[in-house]
Amino acid sequence: MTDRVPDASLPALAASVDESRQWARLMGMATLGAIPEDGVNRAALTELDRQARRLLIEWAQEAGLTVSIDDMANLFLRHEGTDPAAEPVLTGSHMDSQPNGGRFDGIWGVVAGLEAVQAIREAGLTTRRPIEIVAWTNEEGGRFAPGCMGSMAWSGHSAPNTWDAVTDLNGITFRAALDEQLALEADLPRRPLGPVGPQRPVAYVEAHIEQGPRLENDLLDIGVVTGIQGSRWFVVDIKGRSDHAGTSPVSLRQDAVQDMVRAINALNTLTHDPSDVLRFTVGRIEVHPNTSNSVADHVRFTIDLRHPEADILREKGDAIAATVQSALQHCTATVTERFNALPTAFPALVPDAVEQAAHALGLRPLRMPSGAFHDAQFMVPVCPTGMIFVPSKGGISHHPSEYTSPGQLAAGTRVLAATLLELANR
Ligand code: HGY
Ligand code: MN
Ligand code: MN
Repeated sequence: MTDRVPDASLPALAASVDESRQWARLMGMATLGAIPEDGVNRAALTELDRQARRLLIEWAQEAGLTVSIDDMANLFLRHEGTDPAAEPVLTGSHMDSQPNGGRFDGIWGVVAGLEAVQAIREAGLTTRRPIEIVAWTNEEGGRFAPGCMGSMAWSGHSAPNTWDAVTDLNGITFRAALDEQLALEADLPRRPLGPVGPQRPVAYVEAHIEQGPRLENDLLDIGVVTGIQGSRWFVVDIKGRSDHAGTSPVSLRQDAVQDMVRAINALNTLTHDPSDVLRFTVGRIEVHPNTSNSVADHVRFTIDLRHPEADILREKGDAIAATVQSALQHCTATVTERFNALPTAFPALVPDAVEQAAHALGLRPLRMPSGAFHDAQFMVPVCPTGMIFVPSKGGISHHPSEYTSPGQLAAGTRVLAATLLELANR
């Protein structure tokens, strides 16, 4: 490893990470889409999302970074290196939240990237390589399913027009929402989509809250993430016939809700795992006509299936459609797969750099996998990739009470800054 960052620069770098500035920025972001109990509801490609992006851009430009977006509205903030032609180190995460989300999921990784780069500059340190901070479009998939559209399109995992016809609950298509965002951000320089030419990063590091209890339970500070489990999303549409709740005999009904219950019970049997590793979730159910005194003629429900082993995810996921069909008694069903992210392992380069930075900063690291999916999952085929976790209070996330302390977040940002500095000077 050539011209490693001398540890002598570490104290100055660590001191330049400003805990209160980072916390104030996160609390500022949390006002955009604030919901009761310290929660946040800031869906992708909304006015709130655009306000958050403008706020981030303002901070970034004040710090001397340049701004650009691509055709998926992925937002990039660039710190120039002493060799501007060198391929960059990339860091970042997402700014959209779950509808009943918290103040830290995703947004901390973006704010931490800015804080880390700002600390490098304010410590008077230089990097040979540029460092770029990215805010990926629609990681959560709450408004437009699936998640990770920005990183999947950028990495070449999926074609950019894959989701054009996907609609939100108000019938707005993803394409229309994306075109609106691009039009409203037409003042921002446009860059090509993807790791093309000098945009191809040499490494990607994503800082994120753990969203689980391990670091807190083990009294440790930093998660050195080794990989991400696989995820598959499906949508099941069950079609029957609407009838009067009082006059239609049950024996003659084609009740979509009753067949949904049969299907979910059968899927529970399919996915039952005594070791509690396989994750099966039905998180959204839409019923039509959705009135108490009419039999439902259409039900749509979602399936989120996860496992760290590709063959189990494949075996169980591939059995979902047949399991649904065999459970039906009076209706018909279609099962559509929406998302298929394979389990990924991070090559040693970035996890090793993260672990080394944590030790050099006197922090306690733990090598661990991620149960949540992240944009990092799609970066693995592009470049050496890794993630940095900080503890989540009670392991809670995708909930207003999601919490990580200012000190824990600053520790994570110091590890990110040291890792970026090291990678950008290789
Ligand atoms: O669903 C996930 O795993 C991520 O938090 N969006
Ligand atoms: Mn996230
Ligand atoms: Mn999330």
